[in-house]
Amino acid sequence: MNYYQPERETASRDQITAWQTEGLINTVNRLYDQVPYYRQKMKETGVEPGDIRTLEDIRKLPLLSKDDLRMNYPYGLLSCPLTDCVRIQSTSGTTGKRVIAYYTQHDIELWEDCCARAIVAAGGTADDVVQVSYGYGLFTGGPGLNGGSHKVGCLTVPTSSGNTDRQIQFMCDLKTTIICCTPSYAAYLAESINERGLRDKISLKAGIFGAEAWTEQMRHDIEKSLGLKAFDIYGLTEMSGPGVSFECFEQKGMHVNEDHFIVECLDPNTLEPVPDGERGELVFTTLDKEASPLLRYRTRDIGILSHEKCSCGRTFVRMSKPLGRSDDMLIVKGVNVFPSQIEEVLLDNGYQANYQLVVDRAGNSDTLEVRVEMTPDMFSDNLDDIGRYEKQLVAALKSMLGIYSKVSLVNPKTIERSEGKAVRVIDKRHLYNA
Ligand code: DLL
Repeated sequence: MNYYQPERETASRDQITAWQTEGLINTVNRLYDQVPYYRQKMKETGVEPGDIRTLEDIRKLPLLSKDDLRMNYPYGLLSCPLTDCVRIQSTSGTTGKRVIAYYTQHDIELWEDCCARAIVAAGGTADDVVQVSYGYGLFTGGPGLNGGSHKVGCLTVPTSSGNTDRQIQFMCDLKTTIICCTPSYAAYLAESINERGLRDKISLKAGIFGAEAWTEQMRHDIEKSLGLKAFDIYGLTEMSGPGVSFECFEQKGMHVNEDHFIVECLDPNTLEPVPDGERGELVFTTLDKEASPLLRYRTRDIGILSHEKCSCGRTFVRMSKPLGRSDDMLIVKGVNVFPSQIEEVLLDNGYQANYQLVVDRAGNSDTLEVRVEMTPDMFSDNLDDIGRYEKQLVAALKSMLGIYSKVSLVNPKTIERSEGKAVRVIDKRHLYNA
């Protein structure tokens, strides 16, 4: 069996509970001592560090959300001296509302270990050539898998995302065996390789795909067109990045690295735990992070947990692919997009909040169309003027979101009004229907 850290990945439940209890207590104390905001939050909830003695006590602690992080931007939740930090990463495409994760060297080691586990679980060894085609920079995908690949001793090819011709050339010339990228980019690469008639020139055996939702049908198509086995990997910047959980050869859910994270599955409305096999919101607690530890962080990702024994021998609980979100965040071209950000741009530019977002997929790439009603005075303008207004809005949206969106100005009062919640988003990709 291939494990990166067998003694941890196959530990007994008692051992995992012991690690988690110790990590939970340490993290509560660290946050209570170092972060006034968190101390205040605990006081408001009526809980003291001494009340947390067992794993079950975690339910006494307050939950944290993205809003807590944003409110404390940039340093508010930092839990160690800034001088101990060696890196930041940040969430994608949320100008003005970025979430920053800080890392000490120790935090980076743990994160890279998690990514190394994912690579080894996908069959990676020191003999492999790993092409990392996730973006490098503030996004965690590139740096995380890059570090994991180094730890395994693979030859690491840090192509980052984009420049498809160069990707394919390296893949053929260096005989890349493992590719790491988003599933939509993998599908695009597959299409491009097959169009160029280069299918025989590639040597891929595995792909490690994550950062966005993808269906079993996509998995099947990518596997067939690239001749590899496609593995899912999950993570979020707030928890460090990719590698919070990863798939093994069984491909029946992703093993959560439970020696570094506690996962809870809660009913998003009542916030009560749901049993294994039922859908709930995934909530994570970090156990050994120094710079940006988090307790009971609400991911808004809906998933299902399973403690059933896995035949791969790993003892870590498995989570399903994310099956949806309990908020309205969209992931478009790998970028996190909140409808509220788009609304802000529209209002800033003199429009009213009568808009609709249409997300679709053209070939293997996401598209975003923003339909918004013209104001009554624009309505009387000529077509050239309308074109100009659309261009202005495209630019303003690009600067807020970091991605291109098509803008369609429609006649006043043509976007359907709703009596209940407005239907703002039409997502035609059906990514969660796996
Ligand atoms: O997407 C980290 C990552 C990089 C994961 C590379 C895997 C591979 P964020 O940009 O902070 O971090 O976005 C986190 O992306 O809450 C999920 O909604 C979504 N997501 C991440 N992995 C998956 C996946 C990175 N395998 C948000 N399937 C999360 C579905 C995923 N959604």
